[in-house]
Amino acid sequence: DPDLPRFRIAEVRKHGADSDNPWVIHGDKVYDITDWISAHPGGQVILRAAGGSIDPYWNIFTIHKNQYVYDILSQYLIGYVDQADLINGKPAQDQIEDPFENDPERHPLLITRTAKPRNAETPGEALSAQFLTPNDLFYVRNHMWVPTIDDAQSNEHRLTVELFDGTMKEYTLQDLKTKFPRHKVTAALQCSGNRRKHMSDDSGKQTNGLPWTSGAISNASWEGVLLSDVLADAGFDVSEARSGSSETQHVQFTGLEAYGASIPIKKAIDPQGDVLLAYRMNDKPLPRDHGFPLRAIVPGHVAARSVKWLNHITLSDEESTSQWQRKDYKCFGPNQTKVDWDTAPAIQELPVQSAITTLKLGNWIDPKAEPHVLKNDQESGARSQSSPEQEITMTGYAFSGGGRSIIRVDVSVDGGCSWTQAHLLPDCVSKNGMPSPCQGHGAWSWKRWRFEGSVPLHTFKNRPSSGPEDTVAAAANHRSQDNGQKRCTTVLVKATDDAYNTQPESHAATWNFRGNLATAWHRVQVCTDC
Ligand code: MTE
Ligand code: MO
Repeated sequence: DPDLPRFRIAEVRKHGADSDNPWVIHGDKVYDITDWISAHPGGQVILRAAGGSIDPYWNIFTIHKNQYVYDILSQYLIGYVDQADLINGKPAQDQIEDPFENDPERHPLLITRTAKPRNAETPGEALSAQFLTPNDLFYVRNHMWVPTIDDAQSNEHRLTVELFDGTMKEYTLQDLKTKFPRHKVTAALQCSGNRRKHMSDDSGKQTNGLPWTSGAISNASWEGVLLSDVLADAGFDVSEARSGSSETQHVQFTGLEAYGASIPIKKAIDPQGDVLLAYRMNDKPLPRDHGFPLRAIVPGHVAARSVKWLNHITLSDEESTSQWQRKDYKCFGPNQTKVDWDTAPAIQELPVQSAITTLKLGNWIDPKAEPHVLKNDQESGARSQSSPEQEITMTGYAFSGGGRSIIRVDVSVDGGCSWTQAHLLPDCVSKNGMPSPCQGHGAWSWKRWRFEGSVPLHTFKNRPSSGPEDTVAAAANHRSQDNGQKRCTTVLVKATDDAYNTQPESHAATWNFRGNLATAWHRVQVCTDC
């Protein structure tokens, strides 16, 4: 409609989140979204875009790139951006807000897979160096921007709890900290996409999602209040639910940036389930990337359910309707690529997993021997040695979901022909009168393992010098002096949990188009000079 008015962007900016009439720009059009806010399925989060362009947000929430959404928006059209503010028909780039501009600084050693939103894995050395991953090296998986909550105001952060009958109760963080007993739980979080890159590389079939290697997992201690205590305080009948006769079947969590997921009520009220609303991580306030000031921690379940920046809980007979509950985090058969999402359950408890995180070939007894450290699968070591064997040291982690403990880690240095057991580190044992760092009712933490052994030289087979790219080919430093005469073998690890679940041999067998739950034996090729 050419008769509609033209607005300068400066005018649109006055209609921000706090104004009575919030506006947004989409393309070169201006919309007054006042009446849409209450009906918007994602709720108030749409206000994040108020006073500016909604397009960078819709590039994140791609669900909006759909005619149905454009039709809704068209009802609220009030005018156009003034020509003076347009370049090639669009608002100039510097006029458009970067949704990620307030994201926190990050540790340079994190291995970034995407910067906006931030997705980064923990480096191999840090995965096995400490039982509790330091906060700034804990892997980061953000779907959107990091919400900004002022430190000084964080105790005013509000959590609302909505019961099945619609009753609402509101808590400030201060209420949670002062009115409920504190609990501490040590638990690993693992993304359902951990090792996705191994799945696509080993099966030769693409998957969609971030190409994580072994670093989308970390372990920390979490402190906060029990979800079940808060639900009971809000009026939820926990004992009725424990007897199995509650209408409430799911606990839905929503974060400030509109991420959402849910867990079954059974887990939420399990007296041994240890589900927390956590505000501390490794004895420090939660870092911004990990959910400051409040997040859910659902031990033993896929990390996608541990919703960060938590501000709303809904008790329901249904799962969360978010795409992260109803779609993305599900697995299908290797042949299924066009799927009816509703036919598979959302991933909750995790299967058994393990990985090699550092590897050193050579004389590990010699303190001057330079370790050759595996960098999240990017490379592995080569070292000349005249003895008939190569000494090898490997470290790594093993983990299983549902609180099942790891009972054994098997290692092979000859491609899986023969096996031997790795040493499991006694991380959860009290030492020198200090209490065990592991708290909680289940084996929620990972187990670190270490293997020191040797590989008979005959195990190493000639590797064709013009073979396909493999893990060794990336070891650029070593290749510069390399005459192509390398001999290689494959080392691998697999773990078993206390239900005797173990990992599948091949990724091909569990390949799924989303690349979720890649848990096949972790194989790394190592080579030695002739
Ligand atoms: N919660 C919110 N609000 N937003 C998110 O993007 N990502 C989920 C989960 N909780 C996410 C979230 C996913 S998929 C994972 S793997 C974990 O957070 C990652 O937690 P971390 O970044 O603390 O490691
Ligand atoms: Mo994840």
